[in-house]
Amino acid sequence: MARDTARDTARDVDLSPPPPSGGAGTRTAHRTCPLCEALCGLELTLDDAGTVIGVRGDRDDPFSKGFLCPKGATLGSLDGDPDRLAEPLLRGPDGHAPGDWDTAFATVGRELRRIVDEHGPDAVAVYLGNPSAHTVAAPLYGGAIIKALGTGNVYTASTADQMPKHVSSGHLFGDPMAVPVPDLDRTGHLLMLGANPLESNGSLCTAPDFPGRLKAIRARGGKVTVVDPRRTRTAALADEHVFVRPGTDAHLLMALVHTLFDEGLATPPQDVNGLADLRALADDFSPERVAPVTGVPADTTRRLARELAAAERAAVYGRIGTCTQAFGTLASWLVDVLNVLTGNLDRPGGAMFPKPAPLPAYRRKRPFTTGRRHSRVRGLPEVNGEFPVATLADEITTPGDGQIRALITIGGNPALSAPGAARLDAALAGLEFMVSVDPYLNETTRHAHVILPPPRPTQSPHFPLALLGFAVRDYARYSPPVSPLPEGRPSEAEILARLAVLASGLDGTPEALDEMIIGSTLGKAVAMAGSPVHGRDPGELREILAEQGASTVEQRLDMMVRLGPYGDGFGADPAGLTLHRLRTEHPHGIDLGALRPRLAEVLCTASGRIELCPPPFAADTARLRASLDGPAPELVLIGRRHLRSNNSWLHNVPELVRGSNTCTLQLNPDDAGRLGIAAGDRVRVTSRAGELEATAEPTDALMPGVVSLPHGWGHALPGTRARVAARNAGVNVNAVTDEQEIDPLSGNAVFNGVPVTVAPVT
Ligand SMILES: Nc1nc2c(c(=O)[nH]1)N[C@H]1C(S)=C(S)[C@@H](COP(=O)(O)OP(=O)(O)OC[C@H]3O[C@@H](n4cnc5c(=O)[nH]c(N)nc54)[C@H](O)[C@@H]3O)O[C@H]1N2
Ligand SMILES: Nc1nc2c(c(=O)[nH]1)N[C@H]1C(S)=C(S)[C@@H](COP(=O)(O)OP(=O)(O)OC[C@H]3O[C@@H](n4cnc5c(=O)[nH]c(N)nc54)[C@H](O)[C@@H]3O)O[C@H]1N2
Ligand code: SF4
Ligand SMILES: [Mo]
Repeated sequence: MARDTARDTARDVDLSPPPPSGGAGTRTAHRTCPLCEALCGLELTLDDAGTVIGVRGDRDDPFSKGFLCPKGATLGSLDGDPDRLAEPLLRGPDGHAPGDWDTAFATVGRELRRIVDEHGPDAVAVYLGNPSAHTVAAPLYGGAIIKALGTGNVYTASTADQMPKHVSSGHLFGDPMAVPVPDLDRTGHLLMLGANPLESNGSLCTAPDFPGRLKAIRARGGKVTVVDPRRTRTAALADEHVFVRPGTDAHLLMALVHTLFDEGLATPPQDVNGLADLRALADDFSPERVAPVTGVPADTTRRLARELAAAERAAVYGRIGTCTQAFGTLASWLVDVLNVLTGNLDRPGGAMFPKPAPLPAYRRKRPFTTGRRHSRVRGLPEVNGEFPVATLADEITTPGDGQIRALITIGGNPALSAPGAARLDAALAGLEFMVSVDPYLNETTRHAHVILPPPRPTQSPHFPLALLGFAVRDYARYSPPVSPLPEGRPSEAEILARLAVLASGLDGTPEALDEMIIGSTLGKAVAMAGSPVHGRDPGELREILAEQGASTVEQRLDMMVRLGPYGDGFGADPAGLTLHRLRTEHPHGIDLGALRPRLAEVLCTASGRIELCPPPFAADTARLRASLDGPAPELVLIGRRHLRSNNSWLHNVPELVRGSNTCTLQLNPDDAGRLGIAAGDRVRVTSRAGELEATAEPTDALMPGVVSLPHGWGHALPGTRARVAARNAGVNVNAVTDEQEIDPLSGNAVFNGVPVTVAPVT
């Protein structure tokens, strides 16, 4: 058994010292864990100096109810990491040296303006990484920075992650953000593909204690089925685990669709478009026809379809394994097609649309489209306003008009996380100017001319602006900082606001920027029919926001809560939420109830109906059909996540990397035997894009023909400062993933199903 399938569940792990209860000189504070999408409430014990000396789950959080994982439990080590940057770094001839904030900002302003003036706005690119979804700052100011620059060169970790799901929802429902989530707490049948929430704690499905919620499905007599090329801890917990060949989920899902039609089991609602077209497309994908490709026996596929159709309340859910692959958009689409065809979309126990508290209810919608622009070098379509990170290196290194010469990274480590990372790493080294907003000097930021470090998690507010739209219950929690900022230290919001101001080339302050945004939002809100403040005086609303004396950042959050579906509408609903009320009356968060059907509110396709068979998806099935006859590579690589890791940046926390090396190449013992590889051997993994060396770990958890390496490792690079991580460096899997292979509809990277060869190092 793989060593990480044998471990205890997260709840049983407590790595922190027991908090000295009520001792003199200590205090407790409560906040949301900022590390992953699960949004667990934490109870922190801090000493006089603001050092976190204990962490527990916050039992009064109505959503997480005391659950936490080893990462949350060691938040104190991360917060107090001595390698965390305390001041800006400026790159000189001898490497990085500390500088003061004024000099750092002045350098950034001067260099950005110089490059825009000389080469135009597209010469400055922006990359937003994963923590941008967890901070207050990036959702509030990321857009302002991009707008101020006027650049079309926008990149995010989304095209290494969930972009296929946005494209799918954009075409199906009209809104790329309308991603249905499995109603975990009420479903009786969960079909889960390419997700391993026992390690990841869930994604595009915010559900603290995901493991407990899965166990509860089984305890109430329901069934959990996991489809994965690896027998994960999640698969081990499930009632059934089905091995699937990497990258063939769309084939399998098409066969499920085929079976539903074939056996008269489809029960979609009346008012959906494209049923007949979909049925015709699925015709070619019988379970028998796809079985040699997927590795799933035809009778298993037929049974899975029948079980799904027979279940009273069922949900299909797909995550990283179904997104970061060559048919990412088709697989993501077919997941929701199955939810629709079985009548499970938008009903309790099925797949439902959360109603996030802080979103303005009056959002105006434009028809969803992609490809309004194309990337300069490879001609790849823009999706959701961005280009694929898989082509960032091309845009930096290919000379010509519009070449990227400067880069702003915000909470990202693309030198490790992007496909074909070695090329990108080299490209970053050639930039004229780079500024990174990041707490670490790491593989990416070592290339930056200026690093602007945000303060510690405990000194930062938390409000899950980007995540509540994916939560399995409607919920809200605002966590103000639990410790004050050190003198002279800007918050991350201030850093990003100042970047936006500098990028605009105009004089101004962060407060003036907030004022402008507040004015414009209120102006739109009062003008829009259906808004809770329609027809009111924006000046009066502005005064209401100022009443609590909060910062303009908090006033912006307050505005979003008040205008949102649970908000007080600036007094229109006196019982409604405000930020102040969240903070004072609900410091542990507020449960706003189980998800309610709301498809009618969400749908915004041109037809006003669900478009079950959008033309771009129908067209891409030609590629799927062609692959039925294509040759299958002998060995393919997939990724994996480990509970004590989080992408590339928790490997400097000693408690999380203690023990055995987890960055191993797992492979099936049959493949190992055939290749002459024994446990612990050094092996070379080679692909079209590159090669790497790793230690072999044979395990029958992997299906034959599949090998697996985790991502986010490869820390032994010069010029970085993460002493613990450097001692346990691991290897960067993205040395062998291929930036030329993308899911064409979304531009998403292909991390799963990468053809490789593996050989012992001699
Ligand atoms: N501990 C920890 N937690 C994390 C992270 C982390 O790095 N560590 N990262 C966070 C982030 S950024 C994200 S996006 C989420 C991701 O959350 P998940 O999607 O739950 O994460 P993974 O563990 O990567 O699960 C993907 C699963 O897909 C399987 N798989 C690979 N290829 C295929 C395929 O072709 N088909 C199918 N059906 N399955 C396949 C893999 O074996 C793996 O079990 O996790 C978040 N949480
Ligand atoms: N082969 C392979 N590659 C993958 C994946 C995979 O499964 N396999 N997964 C992909 C996925 S799902 C994702 S999301 C991407 C992630 O890709 P990235 O977002 O590029 O990488 P991370 O490792 O999450 O890097 C986060 C960075 O943010 C910094 N940071 C931490 N906290 C803060 C903060 O509060 N503020 C700021 N400004 N910065 C902060 C960290 O120091 C680190 O530099 O990786 C992708 N890459
Ligand atoms: S599951 Fe996620 S949110 Fe919860 S404690 Fe762990 S890292 Fe934090
Ligand atoms: Mo991610």
